[in-house]
Amino acid sequence: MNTGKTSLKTARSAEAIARAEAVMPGGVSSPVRAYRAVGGRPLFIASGYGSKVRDIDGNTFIDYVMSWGPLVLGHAPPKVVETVRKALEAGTSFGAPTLREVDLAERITAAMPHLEQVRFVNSGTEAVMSAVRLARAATGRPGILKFEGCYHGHADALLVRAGSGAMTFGSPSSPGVPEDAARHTYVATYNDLVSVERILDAAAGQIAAIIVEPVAGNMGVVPPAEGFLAGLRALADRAGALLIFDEVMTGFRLARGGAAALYGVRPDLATLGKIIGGGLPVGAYGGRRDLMQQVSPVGPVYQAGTLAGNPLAMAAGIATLDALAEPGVYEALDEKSARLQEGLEEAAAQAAARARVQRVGSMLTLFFADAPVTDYASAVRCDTEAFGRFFGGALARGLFLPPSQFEAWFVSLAHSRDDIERTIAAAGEALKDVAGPPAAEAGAQ
Ligand code: KE4
Repeated sequence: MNTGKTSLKTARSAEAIARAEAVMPGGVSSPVRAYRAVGGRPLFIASGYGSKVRDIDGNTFIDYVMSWGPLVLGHAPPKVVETVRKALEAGTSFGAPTLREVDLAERITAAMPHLEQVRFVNSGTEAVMSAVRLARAATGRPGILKFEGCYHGHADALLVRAGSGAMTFGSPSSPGVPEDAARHTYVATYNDLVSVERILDAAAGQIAAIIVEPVAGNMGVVPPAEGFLAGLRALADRAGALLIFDEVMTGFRLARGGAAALYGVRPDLATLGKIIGGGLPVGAYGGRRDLMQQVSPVGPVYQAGTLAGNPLAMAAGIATLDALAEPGVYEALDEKSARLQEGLEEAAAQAAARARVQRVGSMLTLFFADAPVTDYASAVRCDTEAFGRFFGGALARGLFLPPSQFEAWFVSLAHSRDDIERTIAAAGEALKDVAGPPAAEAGAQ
C-alpha cells in the first residue's frame, strides 16, 4: 500500500461544507461528524462498498467508522441491497403491522433469549428513552443510575456526564437539559462497584434501573473489569432495581447473543440499534415478558412511532442478521480484529508512540495514553492533541477513522487481510508523525 502521506484533493468537500454550514448547524446531521475534535474539515462521502468509502473528490479510504457500527457486513452488501430493493418495490411504509417486523423480532428473540419480547423504534436514543420509561413505570421509582462516559443517546435524562460526542465536545451534560430532568439521574464510575453501591445505599428505594454499556464504546473501548457486570446484576437485585444493558453498539457485534451472552450476565431489559437495521434507521428495546407486557397497547406505558418497524429497515436488519447466522462469522471478525490490534501495537512500539489498543471483539480504540483506560477519568487523560495529529496523518494515508479519541473503530466482515495489513502500515507511518518521547524521557524534558 502506498502509505506515503498524500495531500488529499478536497475542493468539492470544502465547497460542500460551506454550503452545508449555511443551512445546517456545523454542516452536519450529527456533531461528531464535523471533525471539530480533530481539526480540519469533514469529507463528504459519495459511496461505500465493502470495507471502502469514496468521497466526493474521488479519494478512497479503508473505513473504520462503518456508520458508527451498523455495517458489520461492510458497505452495500449485495444480499442486503437486494432485500431492501425488493421491499422498496412493494412500498416504503404502511403504518400497519407487516410480516417483516415479526420476522426480525423472531430473529432477535431467538438469538437473545433474555429478550422475551421486543419493540422497534427508530434509533438507539428512542430505544433507551423507552426502556428507561418502562423501568420507571415497572418499579414506580424515578432514579436512573448511569456511568460517567457512557453514552445512551441524547434523551434529556441520559445527557448527564455522557460519552461519545458529548464527551468529545466537552459538554457531557448538555445545556438545555433542565435541572429537574436530570435530577433523577445518578452517575457512578465505570468498573467501580463501590461507587454503584454508595449511590444505591444513598438513594435507597429510589433507583428504577442501572443502565450500562456492557462494553463501553463511547469513551473509546473500555472493557468491563472481571466481575463488574455480574456485580451490577447482584447490586440491582439487592436494591430492587432493574438492570438495563445498552447494547445499541455491542448487540450482534460482540456475539450473536450480544454482550449478555459473551459475559453470561442477564439484564432485565436491553436496548439495540445499529446492526439490527443494517444501516437503516432502527432501534429496539426488549426484555422480560412481564415488563414488556406493560407497554402500550397491552399495558399503560406509552411509546409510539410513525415509522417504527419500517419495512425497509426491517428488510435490511433481517438480511444482516441472517448473514451473521452463518457459521464462523464471529471467529472471522475476531481474527481480523486481533491482527489489527497486534499490528497497531507493534507499530506504536516501533514508532515509540505513547499509544495503546483496547479491544473487545471487532470494536477497538487506539488510545494515546500510557496506562489502561478503565473509566472516564483515565479516558480524559488521553493526549487528544496527539490523536488529532494521528487522525490527520491516517486520513492522508487512506484510513477513514472515527474523528474522536472517544469512539470505537469498527471492523467488518468485508475488511480483508490486505485491508488490515495496509491499515497497519499506514497507521504505523502516521504514528511516527506524532510519536512523542517515551513517558520517562518526557518527564525529563
Ligand atoms: P442513536 O440514537 O445514535 O441511534 O443511538 C444512540 C446510542 C445509544 N447507545 C449507545 C451505546 C450508542 O453508542 C449510541 C450511539 N453511538 C454513537 C457513536 N458513539 C452514534 C454516533 C453519533 O452520535 O453520530
